[in-house]
Amino acid sequence: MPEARLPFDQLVSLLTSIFRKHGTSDAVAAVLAHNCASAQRDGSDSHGVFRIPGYLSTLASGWVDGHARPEVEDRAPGFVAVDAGNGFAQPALEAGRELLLDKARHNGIALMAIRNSHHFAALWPDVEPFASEGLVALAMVNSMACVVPAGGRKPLFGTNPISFAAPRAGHEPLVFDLATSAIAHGDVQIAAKEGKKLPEGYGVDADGNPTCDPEKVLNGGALLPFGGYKGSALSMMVELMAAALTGGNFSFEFDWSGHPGAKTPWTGELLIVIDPACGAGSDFAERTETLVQAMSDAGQQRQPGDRRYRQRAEAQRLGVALKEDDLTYLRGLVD
Ligand code: NDP
Ligand code: PYC
Repeated sequence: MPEARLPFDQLVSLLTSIFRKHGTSDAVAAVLAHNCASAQRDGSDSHGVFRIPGYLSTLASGWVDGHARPEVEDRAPGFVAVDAGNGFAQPALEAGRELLLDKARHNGIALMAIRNSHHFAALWPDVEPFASEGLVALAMVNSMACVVPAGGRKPLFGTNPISFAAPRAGHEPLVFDLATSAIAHGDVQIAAKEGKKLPEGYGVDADGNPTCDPEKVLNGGALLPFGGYKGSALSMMVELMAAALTGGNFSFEFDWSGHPGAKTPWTGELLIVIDPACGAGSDFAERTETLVQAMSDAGQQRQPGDRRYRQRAEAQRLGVALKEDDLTYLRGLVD
C-alpha cells in the first residue's frame, strides 16, 4: 500500500475537523485528535487513524456524548474523581489533570478515578506526559467482554491494558503499554482485514475451541489472557481498579446492542501518579537509567517505548506515515 506523509500538526488539524463535523464539541475534538494523531505518529497502528471509522459510527449511534462536559470532584487529599458524563475518557483526564498534579506534588501520591467514560485509544498518552514532568504514572482501563478468564469458557474481561511511565535521566520516559489479553482486539481486526492468521494460543472460536482465525475470534469467539492465569489475574485487577473502584461499568456489564455501530467501551479508568522525590531521593530518574543500562548489559537491547520513540523521531523528520487510502478517506470525511 503506497505511503503518504503528513506533518503532525496537519494531521491533528484534519482529525480535529473530522471529529467536530461528526458530533463532538471543539474541546473534545481537540483532545481526541491530538491523541489519535499521536498514536499514528508513534506507529501505534491499532489505535491511530484505524480507529476513526469506529469513533464516527459510535458518535452517529448516540452511544457516546461527544459534547459531554466532565465533572471533576475533589474527593480526598489524594483522590480526584471525574464523571465523564458518558463522554470520552481523555477530555475527563484533561479536566482533572491540574488538580491531580497538585495533589500528587503535595501528598507524594494521588489518583484519578474516571467513570462513565469511553476509552477507544492507546493508553500510553495518558501516562507519558506525567513522566515527562518527573513523576511516575500508572494507568489502567477496562474495555468490553471479549477475553475468557483463565480456565473459563465465556468472555468476561476486556482486553484491559496497563500502562506505566517513569522518568529516565537523559532520555524520553521509560514507558510500557500492554493489553492483558494475548493480543489487542484492534490487532485482531487488523489481522482479519489483512487476511492474516493469529499465533497459536491467542484466541478461541464460538465453541471455546482454540483457533488462529481472527474472523472466528471476532464472530462469537474470544481472546485469551496473556500468560495464562497470571495475565488473567492482572485483567481481574484492572476490572476492579478501573470499574469497581471508579464507579464505572465492568467490561461485561454494559449493553450496546440498542446502538448499532457503537464500538467504544463504556467503562472507567484509573490513574495513579507518584512524586518520586518523596521516595528514596531525588535521583529516581538516574536510578531508572541505571536499571535500563543493566537490562541492556544483560542482553535486552530493546526497551518498551523504544520503537515508538524511533517512529516519533522519524515522523518529526519526514511527517507522520499514513496509507494513501487512509488519507484519502480522512480528507473525504470533511469535504
Ligand atoms: P504490544 O504487545 O505491541 O506492546 C506492549 C509493550 O511492550 C509496549 O510498551 C511495547 O513497546 C513493548 N514491547 C513490544 N515488543 C517488545 C520487545 N521485543 N522488547 C521490549 N518491549 C517490547 O501492545 P499491545 O498489543 O498489548 O497493546 C497495543 C495497544 O492497544 C496499547 O497502546 C494499548 O493501550 C491499546 N489497547 C487499548 C485498549 C483500550 O481499551 N483503550 C484495550 C487494549 C489495548 P513499544 O510501544 O515501543 O512497541
Ligand atoms: O484494541 O483491545 C483493543 C481495544 C479495546 C478498546 C479499544 N481498543
